[in-house]
Amino acid sequence: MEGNIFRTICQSCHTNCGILVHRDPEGSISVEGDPNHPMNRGHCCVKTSAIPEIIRSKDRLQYPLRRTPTGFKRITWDEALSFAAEKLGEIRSKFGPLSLLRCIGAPVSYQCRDGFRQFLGEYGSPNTTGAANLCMVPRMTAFRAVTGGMRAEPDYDQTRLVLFWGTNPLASERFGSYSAYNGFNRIIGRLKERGVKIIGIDPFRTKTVRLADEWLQIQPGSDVALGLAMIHVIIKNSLYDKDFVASYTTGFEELAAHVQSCSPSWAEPLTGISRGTIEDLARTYATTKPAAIYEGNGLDMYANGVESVRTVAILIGLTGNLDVPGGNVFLPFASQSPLPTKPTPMEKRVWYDKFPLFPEVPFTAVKESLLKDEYQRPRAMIVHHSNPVLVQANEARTREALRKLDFIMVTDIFPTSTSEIADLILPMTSDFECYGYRAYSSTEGGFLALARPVEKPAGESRPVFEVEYELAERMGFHQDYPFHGTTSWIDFMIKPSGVTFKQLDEEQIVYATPPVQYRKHVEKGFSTPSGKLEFFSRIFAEKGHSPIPAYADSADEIRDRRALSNKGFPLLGSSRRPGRFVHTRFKNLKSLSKSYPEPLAWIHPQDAAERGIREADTVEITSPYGKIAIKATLTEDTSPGLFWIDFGWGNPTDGKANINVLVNDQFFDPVSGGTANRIFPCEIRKA
Ligand SMILES: Nc1nc2c(c(=O)[nH]1)N[C@H]1C(S)=C(S)[C@@H](COP(=O)(O)OP(=O)(O)OC[C@H]3O[C@@H](n4cnc5c(=O)[nH]c(N)nc54)[C@H](O)[C@@H]3O)O[C@H]1N2
Ligand SMILES: Nc1nc2c(c(=O)[nH]1)N[C@H]1C(S)=C(S)[C@@H](COP(=O)(O)OP(=O)(O)OC[C@H]3O[C@@H](n4cnc5c(=O)[nH]c(N)nc54)[C@H](O)[C@@H]3O)O[C@H]1N2
Ligand code: SF4
Ligand SMILES: [Mo]
Repeated sequence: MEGNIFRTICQSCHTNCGILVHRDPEGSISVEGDPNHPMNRGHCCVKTSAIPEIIRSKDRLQYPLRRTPTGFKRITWDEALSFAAEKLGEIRSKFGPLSLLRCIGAPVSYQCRDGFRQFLGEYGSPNTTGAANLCMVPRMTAFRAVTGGMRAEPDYDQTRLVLFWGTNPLASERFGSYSAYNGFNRIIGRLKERGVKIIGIDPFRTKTVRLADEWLQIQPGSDVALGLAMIHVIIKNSLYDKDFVASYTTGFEELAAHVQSCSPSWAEPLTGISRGTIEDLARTYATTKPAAIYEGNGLDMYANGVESVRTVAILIGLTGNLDVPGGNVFLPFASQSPLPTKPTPMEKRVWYDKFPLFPEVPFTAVKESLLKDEYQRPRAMIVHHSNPVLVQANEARTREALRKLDFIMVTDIFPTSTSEIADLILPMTSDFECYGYRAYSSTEGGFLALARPVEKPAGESRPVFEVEYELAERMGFHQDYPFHGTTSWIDFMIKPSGVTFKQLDEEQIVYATPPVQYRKHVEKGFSTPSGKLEFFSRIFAEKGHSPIPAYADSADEIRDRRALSNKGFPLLGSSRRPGRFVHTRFKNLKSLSKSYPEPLAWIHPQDAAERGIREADTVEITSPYGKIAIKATLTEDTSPGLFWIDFGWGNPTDGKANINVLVNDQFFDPVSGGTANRIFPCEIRKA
């Protein structure tokens, strides 16, 4: 801190920009971007205008609350932790340690990623669940199957072609997974200056698509067909990287045989993209060297998401674009300690037999186990930094499933639809009232940055790691705990990187690895069972999945559009995230909601005209699973028959419609449990 300026990071979304928080003598707060943080280089987004309100909002949870027959009652921290220890202890003795679930949200901060992780291990449960089945982890699972590693990031500053595939980074501020390239906000500008070709693959004309040189308007959920057809063209025309394929891959022969029937003509009716365009795309990607693909969350939320992304990973390898300058690169990342230090074998997870390749318990498995009343179903859930009631498919079934639990404890900073159903609510300090840290990757090296408190905690709110440790202490789980509060958590986590909390506090940004090294496979191979890039996955075959990505349905009912129409659901709905919010957050904050007070349904003028719907009319949207009322707006950024609804409303503090009321949760990705939150059949009527 210099005077009244705090140099810290924003953790409202995954980008984790560097910010400078100013506090004037009267205590009023303003925020600007940190010019010296590599992620954003001084830029900051509209969401930072909400920071003063996040800190001071009167909606903030101020003290622990316990459910009583007549509503929530304020209790002390001592009472809250005794109650939690008593309930969790009782459940552990009666049903065993595997009966506990930890449910976390999108790990926008490491407090979210790590809160109650050690506690779960000490309790003896391997059951972490949350938003993972809908976000990033399906993509990571696909990449791991092919490359043995994490996702490989685009090397934007050296590439000659970028495919933005199922991603809208201009709205999501997400150009990579925690990677910083001298200001993420300047990436597109730099690409344009160098004349790099940009192609967007998206069903909708988004902000990113508008800036692209080409737009492939794909049918939702059909990316696996596009990927397979591209592989077909590349192999048929001998456009693959023969040296790389010969030296570093296995399963090429099987892949070539597998895609023989996947011609562009086969993919045309599935994807809605002409065979000529598919052929051109495959040729352009294979012959423009080097080329990079950034695949996004637009692929996760379908029942075939893992297959789609496996084709993307194969394309990157087949064309020799993996871990080379300007291709998709495994960037350096600071080492961190593993948590929990005492893990329970993952084979003991809920529904491990059905989802052995997924690193967590898909929320889908949690729901089905609860709703089927399985003998060894979960009994207690710690919901930390997450809002499963609103974010998972089919809100009614999610609520019904969670009602089966004997004890739900929720930590949050605001009341939510999930805290409403809790037995115990614990108020947390916000990201701006406690320390935190983040590791970033970049071509210049992996680095760490510190988040620091800029204000005292709201009400009686407390940092999660203190609360977690005290709960562990009350249950006798604390003896081997590697930390007892926030700063000791940071020191423990970053120890393997050689950096300390003190050093981060003094320097704010500390590089912990050397710059990127390309072609690491030449010396080390890949971390797959064969040590090579696997076009054919024996692990997938062993677990009963297709060893090579196969065309699969993206959602249940949408296969037969005519049958759907006959049932009264002629339209397809999808989901959209307005850039000024993050998921279900911020709708209660005036600074952001004033100019965007409610969710909208974005409808093509032709569909609207057929139904007598005009701009700003309230419409009723019905799917086979539920019904919502919402305001309509007309747009030509989609095609007739397909419309968008804004995702993220439905908390008691906003009182608006939740899109996930309309979504099917019983048809899911067989590898990740991912549901098709981005597609559902429906009909719209003027209300
Ligand atoms: N239909 C549809 N469904 C979707 C999506 C979609 O696009 N469409 N997106 C999906 C995706 S990608 C994701 S990642 C998930 C998001 O799923 P979640 O991450 O579960 O959703 P959030 O709304 O971000 O919930 C985070 C909660 O953490 C709280 N919080 C904020 N700061 C703190 C803190 O410091 N401590 C604690 N304890 N709590 C805090 C917030 O108030 C909020 O209630 O939703 C998924 N669901
Ligand atoms: N402002 C803001 N920023 C955020 C978030 C937020 O809520 N608000 N959330 C954060 C989180 S948790 C995540 S996961 C990231 C997501 O960030 P991105 O990975 O960039 O994903 P989205 O922004 O959801 O954009 C996905 C795009 O895929 C398109 N799409 C939908 N279906 C399909 C399909 O079947 N095929 C193809 N090819 N495209 C499809 C959508 O139209 C959309 O344009 O953003 C993060 N950043
Ligand atoms: S909310 Fe905005 S300022 Fe904060 S990390 Fe995300 S992009 Fe950066
Ligand atoms: Mo996400």
